[in-house]
Amino acid sequence: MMRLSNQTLAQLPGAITRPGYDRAEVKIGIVHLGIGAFHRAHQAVFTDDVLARDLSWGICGVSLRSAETRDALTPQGGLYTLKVQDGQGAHLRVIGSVVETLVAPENPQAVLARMSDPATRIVSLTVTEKGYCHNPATGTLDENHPDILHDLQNPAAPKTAVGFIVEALARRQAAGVPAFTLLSCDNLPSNGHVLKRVVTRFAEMRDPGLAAFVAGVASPSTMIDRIVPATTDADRTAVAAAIGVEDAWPVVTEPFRQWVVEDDFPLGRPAWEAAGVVFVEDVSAFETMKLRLLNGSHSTLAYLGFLAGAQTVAEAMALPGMEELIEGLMREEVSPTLPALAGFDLPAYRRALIERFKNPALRHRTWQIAMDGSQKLPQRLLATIRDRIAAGAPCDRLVLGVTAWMRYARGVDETGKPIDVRDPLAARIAAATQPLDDPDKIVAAFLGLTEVFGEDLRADAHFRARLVDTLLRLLSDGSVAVLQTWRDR
Ligand code: CS2
Repeated sequence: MMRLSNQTLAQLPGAITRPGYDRAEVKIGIVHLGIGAFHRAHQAVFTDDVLARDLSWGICGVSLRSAETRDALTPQGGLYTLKVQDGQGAHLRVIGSVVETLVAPENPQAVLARMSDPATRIVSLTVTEKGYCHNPATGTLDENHPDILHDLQNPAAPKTAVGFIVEALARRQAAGVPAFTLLSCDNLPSNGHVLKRVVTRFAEMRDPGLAAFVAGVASPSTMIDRIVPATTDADRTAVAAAIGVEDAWPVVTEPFRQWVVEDDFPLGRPAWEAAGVVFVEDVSAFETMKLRLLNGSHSTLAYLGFLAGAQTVAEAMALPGMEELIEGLMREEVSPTLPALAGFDLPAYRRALIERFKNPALRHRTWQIAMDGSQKLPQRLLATIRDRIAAGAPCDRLVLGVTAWMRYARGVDETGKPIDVRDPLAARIAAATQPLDDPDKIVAAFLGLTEVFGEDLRADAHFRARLVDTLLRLLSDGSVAVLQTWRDR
């Protein structure tokens, strides 16, 4: 079978949407760090939508770890298929906005050269929570992070996004080139502020003159939303059958997409508003709403669902009690903590989330969402719990979500088999908690992770007692039985 490429584009079936601009004329204006499926289903699509208006906003996608994406996309000239799917059907479209793909560990110099190029006016990121090398409970740079220590020692050959950004800014400063705009697109509260804080601190540790330059960089915060499961071989086969050529790495996603961005781009930006991106002065209310409702629910249903044997989010939603649990978590426990958003229909948003989670066409694995819980829980569940405690209000469902994470992260499933836990703290957690079976001691060991829980939650005796009680029930009755207790409440 022929491969998807600029040459084979013309022979695709007529129903497949393709780039409506001359790709040969596209110039790079954006360097994106972390070119995974999420970026290719979200920012790259919004950019593709408006690229015809100004061809200077093409994307150079950088992988900070493996060569897989580059190896898949380069023979395709950067083209890939986006398959948008729900219970009603699918729509396929070829995206052309990614015109170069680089692999940082192979050639950090090429990445730094691209980032320092005056034509690069935006550096955007989807490097996941842990990619910020920060302390999740405080949002400040983890100055003892091994990769941060490496990048301080080797500024010209960095490993982390932080190291690349600061070195590229140093080169721009030295060459008299204005700073690019930083655009964090990760699921962190005030993601622009967190990014700015960690890069400024890192620059300070390198050189105060550089820190002053970095402190002046624009770093708008954004709220990003689209559910993008990891691509499977079955997806590849189905896409090839539909488009008639092979695509080594298509991306499958849902119809819903949302991007809310603070409009602070000193060197300009694509006309993303024409593609439906919402520009606001302050994104924090949107961000809190999305992180607490969508991601807080996602993590809760992923841990409980995984423990109960559900492989996908849709399967987890079908477990008796799950929908009631998640609906109640959002309505009763999360919604009262949210900042007011004038004119926003919160009940409709919650209903839409339940339907999105139930999308039968997406095989979004609970195991995928379960990754990196230590980095996700603080903003998804713990911040909400803090607000509920401060208001003297109950938060049993949120506590159940946190407890399910503990049960999962301990690394042994309900049948006694090991769980492949992916988390920067996995080894530490397993060593500290696997030898224990007393819920009291297990909870105490988890609460000792102050980079996750902070000193306040660790010291909260009532919170601790709720966790112990819930863990006891999870350990003795199992997740299926615990879930069922939520069915008729
Ligand atoms: C998910 C998110 O993997 C996860 O942790 O909760 O990636 C989620 O699908 C997106 O934030 C949806 O916008």
